[in-house]
Amino acid sequence: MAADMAKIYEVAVKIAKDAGGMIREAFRLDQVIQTKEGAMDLVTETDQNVEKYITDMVEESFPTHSFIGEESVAAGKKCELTDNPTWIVDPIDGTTNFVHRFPFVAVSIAVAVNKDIEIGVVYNPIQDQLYTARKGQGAFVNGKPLKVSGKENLGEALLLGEFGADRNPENFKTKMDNFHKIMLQARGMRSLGSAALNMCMIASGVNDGYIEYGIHIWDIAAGYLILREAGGVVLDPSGDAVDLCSRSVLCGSTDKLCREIASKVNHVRYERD
Ligand code: LIP
Repeated sequence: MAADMAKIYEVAVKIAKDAGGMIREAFRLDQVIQTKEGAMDLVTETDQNVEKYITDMVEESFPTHSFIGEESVAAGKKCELTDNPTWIVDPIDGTTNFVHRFPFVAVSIAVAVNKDIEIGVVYNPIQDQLYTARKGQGAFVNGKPLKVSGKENLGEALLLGEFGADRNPENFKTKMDNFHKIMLQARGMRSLGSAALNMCMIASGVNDGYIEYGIHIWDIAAGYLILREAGGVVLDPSGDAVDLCSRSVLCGSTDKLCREIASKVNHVRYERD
């Protein structure tokens, strides 16, 4: 299996780089926008073309593997994580950024075996930053090892938080109230618009914590491994173990910081992936 994983990793990195090339090429062009679950949930032809390219490559290289992709699920495919080796893919994480040419966009590719993430690759082709991790082997950006900041206290933490695409007034209010409570103590909060890159920023030691309700497994599966391999913590916002399909995530450079954030939030429930 070790040899298989090395081969799968090699293919995942190649696919991420090629997909990144497609995104970089399309980044300078005006996009035709369509919406999915709501007016703020965007998709472009590039999201769909990149995902089609990735599914074709995975099918060709590993015909027995399963596939979960943001746009395949949007097109009606079931989101099912089984024990079979499964590629979990977001062709463009940060589609709104992509449309506005805000340079935080990434292709996110994870491979799970027995429901455990073994490989994580996140590539921001605009900034040419390739984040990679294999389980038990550390995390890297462009080959350089990553390590979290180790910050433990909210008062010295620079956080990341996202508004998400859901504009249900009740859900939105709970999220804003959470930010309010957290921000009375935290040093600052930024919003990059990409869950995968948020997690990579914490893995890089630049940011210290991140919370979001409403994300999907394809947004966070690769970032989950990269952050953990950099020494970070990924939990459910309740403080329980994370369930990648539960549509919520809390990340931090330390367990202590995560628990401090968890103690301040009320939960927003979404239907599982
Ligand atoms: C995005 C997430 C982000 C969230 C956005 C959106 P997409 O993913 O990465 O964290 O706040 O609403 O879901 O849709 O660009 O792949």
